[in-house]
Amino acid sequence: MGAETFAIQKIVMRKLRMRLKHPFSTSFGTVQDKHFFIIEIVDRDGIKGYGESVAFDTPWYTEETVGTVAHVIEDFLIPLLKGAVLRHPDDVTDLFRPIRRNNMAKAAVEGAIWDVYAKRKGVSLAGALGGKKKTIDVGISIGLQKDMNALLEVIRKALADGYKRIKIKIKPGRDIDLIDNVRREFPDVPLMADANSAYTLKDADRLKALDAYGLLMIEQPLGHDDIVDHARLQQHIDTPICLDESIHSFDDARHAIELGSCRIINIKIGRVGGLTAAKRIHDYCRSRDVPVWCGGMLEAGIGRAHNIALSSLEGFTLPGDTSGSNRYWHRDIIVPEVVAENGTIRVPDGAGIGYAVDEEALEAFTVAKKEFVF
Ligand code: OSB
Ligand code: MG
Repeated sequence: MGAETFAIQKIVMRKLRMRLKHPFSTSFGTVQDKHFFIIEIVDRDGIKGYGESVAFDTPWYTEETVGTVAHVIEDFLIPLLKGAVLRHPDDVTDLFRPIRRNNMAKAAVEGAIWDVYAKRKGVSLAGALGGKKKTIDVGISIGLQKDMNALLEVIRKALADGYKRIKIKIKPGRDIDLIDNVRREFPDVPLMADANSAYTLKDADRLKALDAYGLLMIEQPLGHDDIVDHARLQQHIDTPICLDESIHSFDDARHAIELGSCRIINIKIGRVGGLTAAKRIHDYCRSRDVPVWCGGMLEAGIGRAHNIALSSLEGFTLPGDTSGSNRYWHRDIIVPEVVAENGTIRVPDGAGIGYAVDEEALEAFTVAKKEFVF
């Protein structure tokens, strides 16, 4: 094995349970207790890297769940890594090619390998990806609230904290009125709406009515697996469409842009199968002048650190959903926790993810643990 290559010695797979400070609701479901995996990969030189899975308990966002992620990682991905000699984290994409989709499972493992790789080189994960920004601008995503006053109160607080844009969730019947009220109270705030696929083309005129409110964009109004109807809708409305759920790969992004299905893309590392794919989509969008931003999956600190590193790439020109740890958790699993000040987060310059894992917190939230020694 040459100096440039590395091989995996051990994989520790922990299942964690962490309770969100506030339950998060969308048009399809509510998350309160978050279950997810932390993947720790140790190479033969003892360098440790970390990845975090983002699938939820039920398949409301994409088809993956906590259960499918465990199955795919344990029964398919880990066996593929056994004995593999890696030159670069991009090699993992080729190694995992025989496994269709299951992108969140792949991303959790690939993310840990990116962290190992950056630490071996003694560079930050952001630097290893080619990120140049020293700080990233961030906004917040607000789940559906119990009433209008509750929503306005959360927005007020977020603006007082300095967040750079506000995203609210909409669904049929809770859309025009909602946005009208928010706009009355906050006429100039950078505002967007996320429908999480709650509409169909039959609602085209209802969605057209939102043009009056100067939204930055509308996120994923139509089918989670659609790019054709979105192209028709984009011709009908002025508000830029941003795709989230529909984009699982580089080719999905290319097709959506070629078809005119969106003018903006939300990149989530888990949804596209890892940092290598995320960067490739970013590079393509940048070459086509399509702005991108980094979406969130209510991550704990390790996933959040990966999002920050990705967001340091120059094509991430719009504030993302990666807000500070304190919006989600009483105690995070990294130190320091992620802090957003005036709507910006400093990109850490330490090696790898650039945050230390709080082993005590990790242990406290662990509900199951398995080790695979090669
Ligand atoms: O659609 O972007 C989404 C959370 C869970 C699943 C899907 C989405 C979201 C969010 C919150 O909007 C993002 C975050 O704060 O992490
Ligand atoms: Mg979304």
